[in-house]
Amino acid sequence: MQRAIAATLMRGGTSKGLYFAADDLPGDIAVRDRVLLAAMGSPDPRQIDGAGGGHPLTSKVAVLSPSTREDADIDYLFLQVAVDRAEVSGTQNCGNILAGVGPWAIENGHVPAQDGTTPVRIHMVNTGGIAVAHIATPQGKVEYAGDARIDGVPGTAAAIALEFLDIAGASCGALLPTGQVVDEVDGVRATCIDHGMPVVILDAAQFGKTGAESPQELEADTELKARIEALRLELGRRMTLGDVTNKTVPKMCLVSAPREGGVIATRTFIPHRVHEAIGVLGAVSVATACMLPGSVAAEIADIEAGDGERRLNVEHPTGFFTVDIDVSTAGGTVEVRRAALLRTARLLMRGDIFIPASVWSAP
Ligand code: NQM
Repeated sequence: MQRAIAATLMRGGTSKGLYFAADDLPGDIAVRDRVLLAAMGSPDPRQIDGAGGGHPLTSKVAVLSPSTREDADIDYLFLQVAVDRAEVSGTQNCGNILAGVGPWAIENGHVPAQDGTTPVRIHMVNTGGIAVAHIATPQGKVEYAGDARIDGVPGTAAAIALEFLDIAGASCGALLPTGQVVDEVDGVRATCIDHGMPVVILDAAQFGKTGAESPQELEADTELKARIEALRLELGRRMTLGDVTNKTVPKMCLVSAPREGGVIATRTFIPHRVHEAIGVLGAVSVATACMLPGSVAAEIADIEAGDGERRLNVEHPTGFFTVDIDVSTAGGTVEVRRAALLRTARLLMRGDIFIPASVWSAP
C-alpha cells in the first residue's frame, strides 16, 4: 500500500527540491521526517527509491503555509534531507529553494497575480527574516521563460529578483557571532559571519590550496576535509551554534584572489560536499565580509572599500554569483542596509508523490 501526497518538483536557483503545502504533510514531526526521507529515497547515496538526486543540492524540501506574520504572504520552512543518513534538518535556510517559493505561492492561490510583476513577501521560518521575491506575471500568469542567465544552470529563464530584509545574525544572533572580525584556531585565521547564512571564511593558501581546485579535487583531499571539519566544530561552537557535528552549518568557504574579473574566488564546503557554485545566502555573507575592514575576505578581495550601493561578483566553481549590497562601514564594522540578487526557478512537475504506508507506523 502507498499513500499519495500532493507535491511540486521545482528547480530553485542552482538547487532542486520538492515543495509541499504544510497541510498536506503529517503534523507529527517524526512522521513528517520519515515521509520526507521516503519521498527523497534517503538514506542511500543514489536516492534510487525516491525523487532525490544523490547530492545535498538536489535533496531539498520547502514546506509552505499562509504566513503567521502580518507583513508576509507566505511562511517558508526549508528542510535539508540528508542523502546518506536518515536525517532531516531545519537548522539552515536556503536561498536557492527560496527562488521557487514566489511562483509556488502564486500558482497555489496564496498571492493574487498582478499583470506584470507580482511581489511575494516570504517569511523565512528557519531564520526569521523576510525576503521579497519579484515574480514575472504577464497577464496574471507566472512566466518561467525569460532571458536571465545564472551560472550553474544551463540556458535562460525569467528573472526572479530577491531582496533580503533584516537578515544579519539570522541564525547566530549577530553579524559577527564571535564578536571579532578575525578568530584564530591552531594558527588558522578565520572570519565568522552570519548575513543570512553562518559562514566561516578561510584563506585557501593557509591550507596549501590555490583556491582554483575543482569541487571533486577538494572532496578527494581527506586530510584537508578533516582539518576543515575540526575547524568547523570549534568555530561553530564559538558562533553560538553549539555542537555542529550533525548540523549543516556553518558553511566553510575557502577564498582566494579573483581570476575571472570578480571580487573574490570561493570554494564552499556545505559542509561536507563542495558546492558546484555557492549558496545564495552563503554568497550574501561572503560579499558582506568583503566589505568588512580587516576580515579574511577583505584582505583578499579585489574591491575598494566604501559605503553605498555596490555590485559584487563572487566567483565560484561554475561562474559568478552577483550580489547587490548597500552598506555603511562607519566605525570599522559593517551595517547592511539592503542585499539583493537575481535567481531563476522552473516548475518541473506537479502531482502526487507516493509514500509506502508502512512509513506511518514504522518508528
Ligand atoms: O546559502 C546550499 C544552495 C545552498 C544553500 C548550501 C543556499 C543559501 O545552494 O542560501 O542556497 O549551502 O547548503 O541551495
